[in-house]
Amino acid sequence: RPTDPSVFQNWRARYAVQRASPLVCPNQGLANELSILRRARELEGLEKNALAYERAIGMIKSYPHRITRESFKSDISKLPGFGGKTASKVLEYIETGSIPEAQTTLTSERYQSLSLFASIYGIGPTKARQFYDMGMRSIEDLERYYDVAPGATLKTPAELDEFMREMEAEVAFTPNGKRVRREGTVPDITVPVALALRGELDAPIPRDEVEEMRDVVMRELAELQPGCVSTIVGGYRRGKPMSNDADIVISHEDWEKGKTLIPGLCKRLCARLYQKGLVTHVMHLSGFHGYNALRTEHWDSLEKALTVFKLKPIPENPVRIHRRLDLIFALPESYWTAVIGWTGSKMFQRDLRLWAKQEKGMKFDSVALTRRHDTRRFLPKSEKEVFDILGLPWIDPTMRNA
Ligand code: DGT
Ligand code: MG
Repeated sequence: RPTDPSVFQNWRARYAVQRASPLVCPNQGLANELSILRRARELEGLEKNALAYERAIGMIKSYPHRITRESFKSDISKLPGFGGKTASKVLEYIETGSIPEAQTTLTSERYQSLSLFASIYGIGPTKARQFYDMGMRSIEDLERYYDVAPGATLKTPAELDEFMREMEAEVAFTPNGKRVRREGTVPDITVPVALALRGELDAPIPRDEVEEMRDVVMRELAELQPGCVSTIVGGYRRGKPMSNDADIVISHEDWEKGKTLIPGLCKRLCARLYQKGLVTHVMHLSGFHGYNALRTEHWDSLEKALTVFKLKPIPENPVRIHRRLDLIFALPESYWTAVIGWTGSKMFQRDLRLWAKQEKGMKFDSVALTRRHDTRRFLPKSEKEVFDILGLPWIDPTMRNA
């Protein structure tokens, strides 16, 4: 289904979900420079600032012409968020082809260390700043801190069995019989694993390997449970030639049976992939929470496994490396919202939620689409239906790169 033509004309619109945002835009160089400033603010914990840049970058990504002094004056300067500071940065770029502050940022020791630390999966800006304040500067400092030898394999089969048992023990029941997860009782192995496998996890994954990973996963899943369906989401679905990880949303083709067949399947699949030597590490495993439309944050309400995965060598491909693989299991009624939620981009998602709330009195998240005043839940049967219910023109995933 082609993107609704209106969204290409819609570059003035406020919400990213009303505009087409291609992977590479006519002003990509400018967007990249501004992204350095955005990242710097994010690493410093200046979230509001970072978001302001992110919004501005989103607007630029949708602008269909090369920005010149003239078009800056007639178009860009009139867009929301292009007052004072941002405007002067854009003008600097138009005049010189770069933004001086972005260039000095790139060479600063602080930025280099913070972005290096935060490039390790599991380390966010806050932890990165703590490490910097402790005097740490390099990956070697991190390795010493976490006591990780380069390339070490951290989980033996016995250790992983133990981890799976602990995860299971963590799933408790509330008084009304709902399964919930007790937080914070299993030691977090994410950073040590990510550090040890850094050289491999850093390497981008080509599209055909993402597809190969999906095919292997779904073949194994079919052995456990026939009738499952899946969509590769994330950057892959937005058309990126290379991805940092593979994200797969999984559900069941049968709307009714899926309700009972899907819960618990994520862990069973992980165990199977692990036994087959395909999943080598499980960083995080979470079960279903009972769905509660009044909760504001359902980030964890699907069953998901954040894992490290390694394909088996084949003659055409004798050397395989560890890859990050995220598996997200959704009940059939949550499938299409989960697919949209995990397709991204982050900016697109943020504005989807905002649009739903501010313009439609609805609540969108990866688990459900609900009406706020009476918490009536919609049950979309396709991705297009979600857009229709939200009163939005259809945007192909490849145009959601805000
Ligand atoms: P990359 O870096 O090539 O993997 O790029 P993406 O866009 O695939 O980024 P990724 O894999 O971090 O996330 C994919 C999308 O899923 C992104 O729009 C954000 C969303 N997402 C990530 N983590 C969560 C989560 O825990 N819950 C929900 N609902 N969405 C998430
Ligand atoms: Mg991804």
